[in-house]
Amino acid sequence: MRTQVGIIGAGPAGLVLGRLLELQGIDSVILEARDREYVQHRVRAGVLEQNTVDLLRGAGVAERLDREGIVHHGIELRFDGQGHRIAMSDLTGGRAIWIYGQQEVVKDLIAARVASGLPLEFECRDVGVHDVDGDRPRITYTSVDGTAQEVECDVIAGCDGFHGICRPAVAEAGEMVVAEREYPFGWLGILADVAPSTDELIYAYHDRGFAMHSLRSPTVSRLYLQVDPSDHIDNWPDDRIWQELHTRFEAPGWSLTEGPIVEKGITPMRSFVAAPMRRGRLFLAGDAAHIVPPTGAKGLNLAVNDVRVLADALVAFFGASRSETGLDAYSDTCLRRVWRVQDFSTSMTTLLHRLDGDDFDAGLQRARLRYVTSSEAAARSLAENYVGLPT
Ligand code: FAS
Ligand code: PHB
Repeated sequence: MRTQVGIIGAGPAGLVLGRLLELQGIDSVILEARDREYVQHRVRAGVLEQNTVDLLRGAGVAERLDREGIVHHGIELRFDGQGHRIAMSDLTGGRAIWIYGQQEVVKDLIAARVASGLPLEFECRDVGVHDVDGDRPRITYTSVDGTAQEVECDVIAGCDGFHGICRPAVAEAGEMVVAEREYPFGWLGILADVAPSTDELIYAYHDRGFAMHSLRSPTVSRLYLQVDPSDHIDNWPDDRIWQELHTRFEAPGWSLTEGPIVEKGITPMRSFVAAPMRRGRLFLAGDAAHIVPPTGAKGLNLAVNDVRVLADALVAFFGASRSETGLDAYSDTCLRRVWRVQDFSTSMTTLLHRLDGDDFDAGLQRARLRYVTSSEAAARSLAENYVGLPT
């Protein structure tokens, strides 16, 4: 097989890139290790930045988002039993966020790709990349029927997530620098078939640990608890989860409605940045190159930002000018935003989680909580980062 851009991974990064290239008449092939069912039902992100929504609309894949997505103009920070609204849209000239599940974005993008009849292959095994330092990189893999396949490309986009094969292939060149931080806590996340008890997201700091109330629809709630990352989900029967949520969200005149928990799991939290995000004709995008703690709701939005930059660079490369300027600047351009988002996500994480620091740390944390909920300047800074800084 021959194509211009070989894309490895059908997560948000790979699928959005495929769509942007399609709209520019650039050929691509998308190869995914898992089956379609799994990819379309994996519960992850739930918050889309203004930039991401604008991009999906511009790419003609936001029809269902516009119909079913829920726009939010603020969030609540809750501590010491009191809620404080951050009026994000008022503080950012009208910019907002949308609640729309990552799996819905993935479903819409896969449906658009299938409708266009463009190559998207699931259940690809033994995926490998070769000759990425030359101008004819290749991808080899075994397709679901067991036959060995090879795709010759001009460029390969490594959109295969944190546990993929593309970052190690870049690292092999021996120039990769990894900056990372593991947090001594994780998130226990639940999906519950119950109407949300809030109209906007609630981020709660409590002495027993962080809690967050998010949602997926008017009938489905998404909630998170700070837990020990080595804890096992079997130690968390549903009633213990609800009890802990009631305690951490406690506030006068407010109550949390319980309902059937349909999905629950514990995810560790880390910050991770790999640089450069390129080796020859292999370009990394999304979680393949960087991970942010989910407290800032940025992972998916950062992945979309990477492929927006990559698509622009590829349009120039495949255009009449054959310009490589954008490709050469790709890694540095993305990393500037990656570090901005890392800083924001880390500050939200250390602001809102119980840190096993000393009394001085606890005092600082409370001072920061009081400051961001009483100073317009501090609230505006949080708001502009949360809705997404203009690209
Ligand atoms: P993905 O991991 O989504 O996709 C990579 C794809 O590559 C996968 O489909 C994988 O199967 C495939 N793949 C892997 N290896 C392969 C191989 N060798 N060959 C072929 N295919 C391969 N982000 C937000 O912005 N907002 C949130 O609210 C938010 N909440 C989150 C909550 C949780 C619990 C978690 C875990 C993450 C959350 N995130 C959030 C972050 C998350 O959304 C990621 O940033 C996002 O999925 C990144 O997208 P991709 O880079 O496309 O990677
Ligand atoms: C979610 O809805 O899953 C969600 C929302 C905000 C976050 C993280 C996750 O910061």
